[in-house]
Amino acid sequence: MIGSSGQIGSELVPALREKYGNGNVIEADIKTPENLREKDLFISLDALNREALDKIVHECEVDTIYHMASILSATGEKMPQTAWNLNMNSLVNVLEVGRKHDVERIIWPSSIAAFGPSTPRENTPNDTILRPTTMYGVTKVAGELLVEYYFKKYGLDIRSMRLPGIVSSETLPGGGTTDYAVEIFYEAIKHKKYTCFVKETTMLPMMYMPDCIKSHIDLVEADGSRLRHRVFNVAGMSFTAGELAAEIRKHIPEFKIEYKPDFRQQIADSWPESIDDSWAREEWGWSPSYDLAGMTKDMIQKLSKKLK
Ligand code: AKB
Repeated sequence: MIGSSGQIGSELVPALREKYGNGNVIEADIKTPENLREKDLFISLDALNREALDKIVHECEVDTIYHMASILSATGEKMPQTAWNLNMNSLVNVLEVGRKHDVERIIWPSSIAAFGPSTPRENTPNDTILRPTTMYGVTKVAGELLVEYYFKKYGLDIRSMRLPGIVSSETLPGGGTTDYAVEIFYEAIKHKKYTCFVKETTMLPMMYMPDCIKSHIDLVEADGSRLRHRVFNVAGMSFTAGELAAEIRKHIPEFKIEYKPDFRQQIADSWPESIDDSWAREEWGWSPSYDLAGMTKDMIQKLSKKLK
């Protein structure tokens, strides 16, 4: 897995190890993971170094690549050229190495950031207007087109899901617009207050990490003969920042929130409020398990233990 030390990788790696065996999963990241155990396979890798990636895939006889390395939306607006370079060239490296070594399968997540202000915002269909206004979104649309191109031209079995904001308790996200939905839990538990960088009424699609892990495993294992598409919307839940705060207050009654929107508000406003994931449901049986109440309860339980 490339980008294994990030928010999703740090929880997807243990889930894959549990399923496929410890020795069958290689972590690769520019950053060494925090809780690395002696028996874990870790290789230091800059996702832009195609030669190094080629060597790993060849020597370790890799059959499946999860490509998780990416600069997210908010950081991408601070350094758009760097975001383009990392997000696009790392993907091209994975596609080229995958093609050269006949890798069986590649998973590369896209994002709701592929949509833009002219996309229908409610129950956004899979096949719709893709005119994002962030560099991160531009790289996701270009990446989706490459995924389809490499499948059609070379038969490379690459699959992608448009992830919403991911809420998790293990590793903090970094540089995304949806980060407030994670930070709010840490601050509510530690300080009983949070200053939110989007408005109270801002509604975005979100997903709890266990469902995110499930989406990766379900999609990689899906029967290829049932897949009519390569890129899928996947929904978990949708809520406003105010609704999230109210749900947290059910567990921490003294929790206070204030809203000070910054440049990320404009990004959030350019994304859908909710998405239609019927293609994923039909073609590979996608079905999320967590709603806002279930996620909030679990997050507070887990983080209260962790932050004690
Ligand atoms: C971000 O906010 O940039 C990401 C995403 C929605 O892809 N979490």
